[in-house]
Amino acid sequence: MKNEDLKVVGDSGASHNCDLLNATLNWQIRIHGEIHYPQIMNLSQLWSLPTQEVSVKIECVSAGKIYGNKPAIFAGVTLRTLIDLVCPQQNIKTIIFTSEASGSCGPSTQKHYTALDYEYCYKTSDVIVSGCLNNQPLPYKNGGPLRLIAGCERYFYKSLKWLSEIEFSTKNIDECLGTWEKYAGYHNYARIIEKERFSPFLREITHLDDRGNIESLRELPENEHDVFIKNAHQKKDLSQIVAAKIKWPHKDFNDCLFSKDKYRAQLRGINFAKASFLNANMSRANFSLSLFREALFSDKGKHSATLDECDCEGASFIRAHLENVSMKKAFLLNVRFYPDSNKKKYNARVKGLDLTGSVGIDSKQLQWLREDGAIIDNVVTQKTPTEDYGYLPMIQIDMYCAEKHEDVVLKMQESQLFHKVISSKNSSQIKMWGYTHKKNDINKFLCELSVVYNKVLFTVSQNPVWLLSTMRS
Ligand SMILES: Nc1nc2c(c(=O)[nH]1)N[C@H]1C(S)=C(S)[C@@H](COP(=O)(O)O)O[C@H]1N2
Ligand SMILES: [Mo]
Repeated sequence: MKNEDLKVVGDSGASHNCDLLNATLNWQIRIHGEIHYPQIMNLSQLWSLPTQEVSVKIECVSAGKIYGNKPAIFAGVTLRTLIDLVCPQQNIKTIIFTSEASGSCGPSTQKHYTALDYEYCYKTSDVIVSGCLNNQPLPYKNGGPLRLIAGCERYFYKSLKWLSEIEFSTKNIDECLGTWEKYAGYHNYARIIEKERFSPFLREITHLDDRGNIESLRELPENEHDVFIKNAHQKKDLSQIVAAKIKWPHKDFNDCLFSKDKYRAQLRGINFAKASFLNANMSRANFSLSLFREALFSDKGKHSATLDECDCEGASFIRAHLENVSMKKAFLLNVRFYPDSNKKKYNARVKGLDLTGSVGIDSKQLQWLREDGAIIDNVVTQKTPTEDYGYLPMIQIDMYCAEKHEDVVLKMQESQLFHKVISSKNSSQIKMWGYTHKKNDINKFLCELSVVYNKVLFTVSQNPVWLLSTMRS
């Protein structure tokens, strides 16, 4: 599997405006909390620790096995190694992982975070901090230069991207809800074997920030659920509801607003089978993993609901009535309009269903949709980031001969092997970094360099990512 195959399911990082070169050079991971030896490490220090590979069949909470059965090979330092290094106190229960970036869910002023059980991190050797995927540097869009891989036993939302902080806590994990867990109802344990995808969850959005992200939520106790939902139905306004995995007491959503001003509902993992959504505005709302089996979105092409730009990751529309429904630019990773193996038996009603510009749909489903008269212009099967955020591996040359340093910088530049050459001086030593993807040509360049300059004059240390990959070869 090539790294281009690695889909971006979560935040692609496109909004971060990250200066990758500097970010990589200056990346730090801070390890703190109830431990004896707190650390702040840069990537070179981190990658000087023993590393290992883990093979993960990625299981996304809503989109399922996003790479089919192909495992992704991540390499990095195990949590256990870090734990041994920092010596946590006796009563540690939870480890909290924080990202350098805010999330696509939750307040935009708050950095995205999540938590894992301490015991699990210590016992399982496939929980790692990783900077390397399939023998290549981890692309920025997938969380590079540093990402947590929460191992094979946890859904992928626990695998935090752009990792910059690890905190050891004596709090119980139940008191440490992360961003997805707190603002979207994702399950806090995320054990795949237990199918812990979402927790039963019903909250009202009380505040949005200026980016339209949720800033605060009001939690509703279980005995108030029905009254609250009933009220919302009466007002035909569900736009401020975030819910997951609860039993929805009504089936009539005709004329309802799921989206109003900047508010948009998030209704994940909910059974809407046979419900009716005529004339409903469902644009930009989130329906991840919800079931719309035999639901009515249109009455033979009339009174059609609008679902533009909605996020329906993993949702099922099998046998739903979708004639003339507008579902432009929707996010449709792992969405089913037909059962995987059988189209004929289930007459999906998709004539005039407008999927223009939607993203992520499976190619088989797309073919059947086309045959049945859906509009599928500019449909793409993958979220494509506008830029290549893949960050560059680097090579470091340490010079011990100050006079020659300018020459070497020049040679590096002239070689055209490097995207960028940076140097820094201190009294006895000059370091140069060159960023490059051309690993094979570099060895030749270094040989030439050692012919001109005596080996004593310089040493070459390769970048963390290269170290990881050369160790295996
Ligand atoms: N910092 C950060 N990490 C994150 C997320 C996020 O929004 N922010 N999304 C999570 C979710 S829900 C998934 S499915 C995976 C997606 O990883 P990918 O984009 O590399 O496929 O990242 C996880 N890690
Ligand atoms: Mo996800």
